[in-house]
Amino acid sequence: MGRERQEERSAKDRQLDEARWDPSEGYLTTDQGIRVADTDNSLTVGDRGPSLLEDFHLREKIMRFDHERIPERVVHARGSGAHGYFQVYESLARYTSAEFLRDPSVRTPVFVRFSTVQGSRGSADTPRDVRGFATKFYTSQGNFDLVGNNMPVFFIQDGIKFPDFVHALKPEAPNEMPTAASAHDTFWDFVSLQPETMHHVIWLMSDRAIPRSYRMMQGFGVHTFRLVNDDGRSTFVKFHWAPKLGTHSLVWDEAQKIAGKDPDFNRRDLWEAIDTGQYPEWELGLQIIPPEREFDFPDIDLLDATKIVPEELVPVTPIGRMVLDRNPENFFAETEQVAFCVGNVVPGIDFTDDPMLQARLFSYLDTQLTRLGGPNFAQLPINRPVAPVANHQQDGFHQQFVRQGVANYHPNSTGGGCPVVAGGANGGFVHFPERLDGEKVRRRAPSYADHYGQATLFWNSMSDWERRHIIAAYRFELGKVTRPEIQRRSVAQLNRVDHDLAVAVAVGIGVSPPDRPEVDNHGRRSDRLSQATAPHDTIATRKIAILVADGIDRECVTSLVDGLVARGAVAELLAPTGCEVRTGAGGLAVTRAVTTVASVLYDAVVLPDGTPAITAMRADGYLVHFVAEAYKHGKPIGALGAGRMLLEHARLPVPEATGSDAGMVLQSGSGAATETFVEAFAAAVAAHRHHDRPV
Ligand code: HDD
Repeated sequence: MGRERQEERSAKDRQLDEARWDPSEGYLTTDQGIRVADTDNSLTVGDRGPSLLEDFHLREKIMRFDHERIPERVVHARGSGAHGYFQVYESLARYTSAEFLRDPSVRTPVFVRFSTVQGSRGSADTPRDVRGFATKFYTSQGNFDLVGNNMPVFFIQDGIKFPDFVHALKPEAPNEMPTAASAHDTFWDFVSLQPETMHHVIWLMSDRAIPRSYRMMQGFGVHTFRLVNDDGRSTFVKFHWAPKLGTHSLVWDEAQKIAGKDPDFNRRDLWEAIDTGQYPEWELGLQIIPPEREFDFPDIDLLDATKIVPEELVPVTPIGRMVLDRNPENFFAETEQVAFCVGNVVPGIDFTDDPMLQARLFSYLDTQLTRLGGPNFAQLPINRPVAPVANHQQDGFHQQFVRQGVANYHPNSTGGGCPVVAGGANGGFVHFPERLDGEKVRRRAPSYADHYGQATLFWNSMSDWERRHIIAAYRFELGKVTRPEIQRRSVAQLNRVDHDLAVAVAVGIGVSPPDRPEVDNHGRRSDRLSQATAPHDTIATRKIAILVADGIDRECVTSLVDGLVARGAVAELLAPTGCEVRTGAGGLAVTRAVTTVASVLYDAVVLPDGTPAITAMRADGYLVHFVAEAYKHGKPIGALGAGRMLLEHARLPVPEATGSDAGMVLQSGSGAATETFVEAFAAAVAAHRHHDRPV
């Protein structure tokens, strides 16, 4: 759908045309192009006789089916992708020679894949987990892959620990449990023995680990990278993606229920938003650090991926915008076969000596050999750069091109010396000539030694409700751990992050509270880390359930829908049965039967006026539960006229008459929803969740 809508088709889209095929016309054939006469019956001797080996169609059809699956990604197996474009606001030529960051008129095609880390390919979208945020920029100078996450730090400091970490995180070896969860012994055993994980673990225990939508989460390149300009000057940068819709999360109980009600929750959300033209958008920002400031940050080594550089120290400079405006046409060909490699950089972008980053440079290239079955994976349509490719790499499994001529070596005269080696002057990639001197050692730098300070900073920066959620998450996770010594060790580690946090968790899981540690909480905070302080100013694409039944007030419903849709929200009419409900003024089409969905799939609920409808709803346990559950999850609830009767029936605290309180918005009297009501309700939806309600 999005493809037709695009004003101008990108170079990548035009390139994909070569790979597109449309099965909507022509005859069914074998892979050899032979028309098939019958695809429903095997070739047999007589009607009931044995099948014949010569049935080439049967053999080919079954053989192809047998081999449809490829190995899933060893991490980040579950994911969803989309196409779009990136455009820089103004030239960054003073920092980089990357052309896509220098020309504001250029729209660079991108493909983005979002993912969870722990679960297998078919696991649910909403576990407590880190989310991957990987972007492939198809630039005129070749592919640049920014393979990031929705959290700005990582669990370990050196990539050599990645296999240990992932083994501990993944389902346990004897029984392949638990799926898509970190709440088990091996994960907590590892992290409690490896304190460098403490900072990332507290992010994982926060609401960041249960994003409401891929469209509503930040992205981070995590490592410090370099930009290098035409004069060879290097500048350190950290990449930040900021979602236009704000950063919002689910609540934990809701996330677990969604995993059952709609395991594809985040995938569907992304697909539907793009399909209906509400294109997700992010702003790309950079923390820019000149080389002379490299050692200006006490306790922060820029090469340590377990540390952030707080925005108070280095603000984020917005540099461009990414829009995702087209869904994939084929999940396997695009989202499954896309191969991100951290080592894919273009001239003007370079690496640093972060040992995590360096290990990744090997791993991503290497893993594709197993996953995609050979070294020619860059020739797959989704992976091909739009920049021309010409080199002497050849052969291997699944080679797609027929190379011409004899010159498959360099230097050559048989091919006129082609392809020509560019050198730096003609746009060839020149590695930043970093000056290095040192002994070969296996040793962690002393500047990486502080494992607790930034976990404490994160904890200090949270609002009260965020802290409550973090405590509950630690209690949940450690409560599932079966070995008491791992629970105790985890609490002892937490005690070095914050004593009160450790005590609260210990009490919750029945472990003796620790003594106050020698080194106390340093008291520093960074306001940008809290989701509470982020802007809450739009209801665009929020999903609002309007509960209706026979006898609902039509004018009330239509005015509500109009008011909410005008503000960009998605309003759905949910009724006891599908199709339509009766109103005094004729039938009213409904979106779907409420029994096919659940409150956890919506951001807010409204009960319109209409005494007969509300009276009937009061007798429907599913609907009463729908409203009570939405309340429990802090969601805005609106009620107009008779609608308040259902809230009272569900024994929810209801504001007196017209007015709003803690996300409960009421309008007394009958008739259309007033502008005042819609405005107040929209404000409650924009605020997202109301965590300070009495329960
Ligand atoms: Fe990784 C996949 C992000 C550390 C090894 N990683 C993968 C994906 C994302 C990340 C988003 C999914 C890409 C996709 O959608 O196809 N990984 C990160 C981040 C890290 C990180 C932000 C830390 C800053 N990863 C990391 C290390 C190693 C790997 C230290 C190994 C030394 N990651 C891989 C991998 C994967 C992968 C095994 C699995 C599938 C793939 O690469 O293509 O190579």
